[in-house]
Amino acid sequence: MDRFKIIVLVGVFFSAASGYAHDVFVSCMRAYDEGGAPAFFGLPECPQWILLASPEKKALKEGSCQFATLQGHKKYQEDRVICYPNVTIPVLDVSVAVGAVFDGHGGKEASKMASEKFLDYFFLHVVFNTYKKLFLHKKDIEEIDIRIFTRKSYNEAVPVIDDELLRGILETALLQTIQDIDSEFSQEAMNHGYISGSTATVVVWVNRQILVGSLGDSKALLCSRRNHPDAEGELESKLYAEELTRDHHPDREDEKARIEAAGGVIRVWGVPRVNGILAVTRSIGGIYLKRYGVIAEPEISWRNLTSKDYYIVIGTDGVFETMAPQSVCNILQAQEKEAPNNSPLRSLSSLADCIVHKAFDEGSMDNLSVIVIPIKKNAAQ
Ligand SMILES: *[C@@H]1O[C@H](CO)[C@@H](O)[C@H](O)[C@H]1NC(C)=O
Ligand SMILES: *[C@@H]1O[C@H](CO)[C@@H](O)[C@H](O)[C@H]1NC(C)=O
Ligand SMILES: CC(=O)N[C@H]1CO[C@H](CO)[C@@H](O)[C@@H]1O
Repeated sequence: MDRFKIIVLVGVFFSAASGYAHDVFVSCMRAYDEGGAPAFFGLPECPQWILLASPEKKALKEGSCQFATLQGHKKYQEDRVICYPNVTIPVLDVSVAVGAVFDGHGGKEASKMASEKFLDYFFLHVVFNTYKKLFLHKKDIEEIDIRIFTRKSYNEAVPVIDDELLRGILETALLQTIQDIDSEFSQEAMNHGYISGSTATVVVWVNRQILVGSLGDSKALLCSRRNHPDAEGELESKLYAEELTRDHHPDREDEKARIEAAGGVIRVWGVPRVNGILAVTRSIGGIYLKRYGVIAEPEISWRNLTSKDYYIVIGTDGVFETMAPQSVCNILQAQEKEAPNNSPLRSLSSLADCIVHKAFDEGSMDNLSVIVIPIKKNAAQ
């Protein structure tokens, strides 16, 4: 596994104006320590400071990462998706792909906020976690010697981030990001009387691994090629689905136990629901059910990619209402067979479109969103 050198992007800035920069640095660092990403982005000078190292957010449609949404029979589309096929994490010089769906319930405010803030917050946490892991053994921010961020000291002590450290940094950042979005949204919800909440299913693809974090009932899955004997016993190569997430539904024993321990009750109203209302047991926002054990903590997992893995798919429950994960891989398989490599039918937007239209045709009543990230096309990663 590669080792990553820290690129001290802020060094140039600090060496140019170090007195002022140090003050800004300290106040932004303090804001971050005390209030996380919302506090950091709340101070006008801080986003500017990080801007120097900010990722180049490439347009959604440019890369090989596509999504489709369909409003279904709902009046309002409450799903939100983000999909960045190739962004470089500031400070660490690591290219990642990030895809996420946020499926709103009870209004669009929570999913909207989550989708708008996710990437900025995530990258900010990655940057600060990296700094802290590598440099900041000091107890007080005031003690930090700003020179650790200059190229000079960079040359003296070349910090490296190995694979394990990188995994820890990304994982912590993902947890912090969801936590920050949840507390910021919950505050707004209290101020404005919002009742809405959102699922979050996030996939971060880095090198040959993927980090999956999920809360609620959106799903991430992999379609991987495997050989299986067909009816005649001939080996047939096919895309098989592997679910990377587990739904947080009230009929899951561990989830149910937490809800009941908090004084919530599970009532069936079409499907099992927390207090007869919410069909998921984890949610960003949804403040009226938090005291009944609804939490905003994602389950996290890692998966190493192999040459057999072809597609990452992330979709909202509307997609899976009518289609099993395997059917989704079957659609991708059929498209591969039907369309030659250079055909417009093969374009990724058509793959994602195919999935949502199929789900809709099969009778899904929900709003639908899906992201398809082909692994092969990005094989260089
Ligand atoms: C992925 O592979 C690395 C070795 O390259 C190993 O340390 C790690 O445990 C593997 N992760 C998973 C989730 O299997
Ligand atoms: C991602 O972007 C970087 C820098 O722009 C480039 O060097 C790299 O090849 C890209 N990776 C993929 C998989 O497209
Ligand atoms: C994204 C989303 O699911 N939004 C609406 C669509 O359907 C669900 C489930 O039926 C509603 O609860 C949401 O408000």
